[in-house]
Amino acid sequence: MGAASPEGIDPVRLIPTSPVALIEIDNPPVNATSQAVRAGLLAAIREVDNNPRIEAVVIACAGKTFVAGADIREFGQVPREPHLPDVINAIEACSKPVVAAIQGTALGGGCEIALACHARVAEAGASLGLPEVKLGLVPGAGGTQRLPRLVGLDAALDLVTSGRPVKAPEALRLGLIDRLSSGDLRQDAIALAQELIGQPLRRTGDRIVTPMDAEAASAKTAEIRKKARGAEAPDKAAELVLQAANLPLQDGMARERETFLELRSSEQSAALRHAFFAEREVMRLPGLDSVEPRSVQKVGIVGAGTMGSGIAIAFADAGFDVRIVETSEQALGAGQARVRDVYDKQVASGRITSAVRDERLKAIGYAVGISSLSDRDLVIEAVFEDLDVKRALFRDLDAILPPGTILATNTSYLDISLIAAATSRPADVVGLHFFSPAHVMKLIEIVRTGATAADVVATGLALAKRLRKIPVVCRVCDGFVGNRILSRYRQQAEYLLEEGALPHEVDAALEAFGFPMGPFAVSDLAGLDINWARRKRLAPTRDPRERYVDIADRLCEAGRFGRKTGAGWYRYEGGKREVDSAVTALVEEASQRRGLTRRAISADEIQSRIRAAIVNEACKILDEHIVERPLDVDVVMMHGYGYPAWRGGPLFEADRVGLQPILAQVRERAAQDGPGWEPAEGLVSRAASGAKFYP
Ligand code: 3H9
Repeated sequence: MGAASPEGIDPVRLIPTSPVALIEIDNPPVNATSQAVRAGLLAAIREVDNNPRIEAVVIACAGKTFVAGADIREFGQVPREPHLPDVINAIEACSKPVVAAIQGTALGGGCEIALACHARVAEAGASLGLPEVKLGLVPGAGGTQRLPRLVGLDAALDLVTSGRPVKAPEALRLGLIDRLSSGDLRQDAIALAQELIGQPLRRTGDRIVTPMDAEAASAKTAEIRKKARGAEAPDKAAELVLQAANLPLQDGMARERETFLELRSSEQSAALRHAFFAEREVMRLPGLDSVEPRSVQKVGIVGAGTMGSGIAIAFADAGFDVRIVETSEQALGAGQARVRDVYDKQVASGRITSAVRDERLKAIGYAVGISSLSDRDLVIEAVFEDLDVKRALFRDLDAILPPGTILATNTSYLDISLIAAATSRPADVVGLHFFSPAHVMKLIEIVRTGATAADVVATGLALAKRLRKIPVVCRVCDGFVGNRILSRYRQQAEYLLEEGALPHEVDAALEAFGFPMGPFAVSDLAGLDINWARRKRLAPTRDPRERYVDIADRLCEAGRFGRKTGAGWYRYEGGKREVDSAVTALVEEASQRRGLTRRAISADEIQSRIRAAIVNEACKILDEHIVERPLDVDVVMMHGYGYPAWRGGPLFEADRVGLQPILAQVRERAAQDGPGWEPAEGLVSRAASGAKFYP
């Protein structure tokens, strides 16, 4: 029984076994609660209520996962009955025990279904969570009211406002589930359902929530607002969770529904939904659908520095066999210590067990010299950023690696075609540009040269999926997508300094925009020396008419390389960043040298100039076919550079802001700042025709 989906397939089945029946949801790929699922569930629960032979019921899912949420694709449409909160209320109100059997992920509406069941059993590897804030929403089917009733306000505030999922063992500790499955999930759920027959029903909605004292609550909400960096959903979610202590379930749910519907049609939610689908769309590159990736299991990494060891950890975490090589025992030892340190910290913070650490450490081998890489399927180079060094290394690798091995470089700027040309197999060479720390950051730029084989690009995408990272395929240019845009907006940030702003004012304006850190704070963290080397490399070819600000060069000449030297754009005492009068003096001198009278610059002007710089460069990247789609740029900026996801990335946002004002700003910059700042053709033509990046 159940309601057929538009395709005619029945997504909910009731198997009326006695005494414990089974409701099975089968709506691939993730069992989302589409209209047909909601209707089917409601009908099934009614049947359970009415069928005297059924004394209890288990709700389980076909496929790999429990219900992963409401159907996000339906969010742009008018809500259709039955609404999820009503279905879920019917589950809770059922006169017979209902047990959720959870595998995979019980997220959003799926978690809300589980919360309303009278008991929950989960596989040890399952996770549960309310990730709605990541889509600019609050849970809309009782999550903000039932979760605190099960786990208390503190934990509920943490989970609902962060969207963080918890693994089943933690869920058990929190009281979110009742039991871990010992192996056969459905049997365990049926056994629990059987135990509950004849006992008073444990309805989550009937439970009482211990309130939080007012001072603690306001401190907590202030902290949540700060962390949200401009995203509006976490704050609203916190308010609803706190109300669970004062309002009866139905009143709390009515408020929750109102907020959910309001946010569902908000700009922020539209942007975050765009981000969600864009992150998946980047995987689907036109023309690569039928290309078979190469098989990769053994990975070699050349260079055990911060980048190399981070990449090694990322691969070891994903179950690859990894070998790192260095040029000396000493460098190798330092790399090994770095890897160990990362894992030790993860054990100390409870993220992994010491057994998992030991297993991952075992997956990484170490050797001096590249000859031990001859059995590898993929070798990634993460050595010093110098073209000649990399070319020489690739020549040597070419000589020892068997045919078919993929040679990848982690360069952030260099011309990969020139590196590939040093080998006899440019088709096997690709850029795999990880972001630091490589085991944490989600983004990978997969850079293909004109010669890179299609199956090598497809392998890059397949690897990213296994690493649980987000890949963006692009072509070669200086800095690829992200660093090329970053250089532009850093440059604009430096112009702002010359004209009157100070580093902390620029950083504060961009942090208020929603970036986790402003560009000067970021550059202190990354180290100023890296870009200094690049500027020196580019100096001979720099257009002499280009407006060039040399404050960063002067900082470097003074040995101020950022945090690691205790000073850069800021001064660091005890790790805290502080405005440094020496930097203010350098900035003021720079204005003088340029003959500029310093003026107060508003946060608005800073944000709009930086946005224009980003959008214009992004358009040039599209014009030059470095990437094919606006979404590729948006994903790079959100996942590699902290562009606020609630703005949907720079190009999604540009459509919202309007291209005319952005173009006007770009034209003004071109007039003031000269070469390099000319408006991109794609920006001019779109602004003229009214075309959008996302039609
Ligand atoms: C909500 O529940 C609101 C309620 O509180 C209130 C309602 C009233 N809908 O990620 P994958 C698609 S808000 C529609 O590649 P994985 C996805 O687009 C929702 N489609 O797989 C992809 O399609 P395609 C709260 C969805 O194994 C395919 O499924 N829930 C949805 O790496 C496979 O996805 C969430 O926010 C959806 N809800 O990861 C959970 N979810 O093949 C969002 C996925 O065409 N989902 N799809 O590209 C996830 O976090 C991950 O998809 C998941 C699986 C962990 C489940």
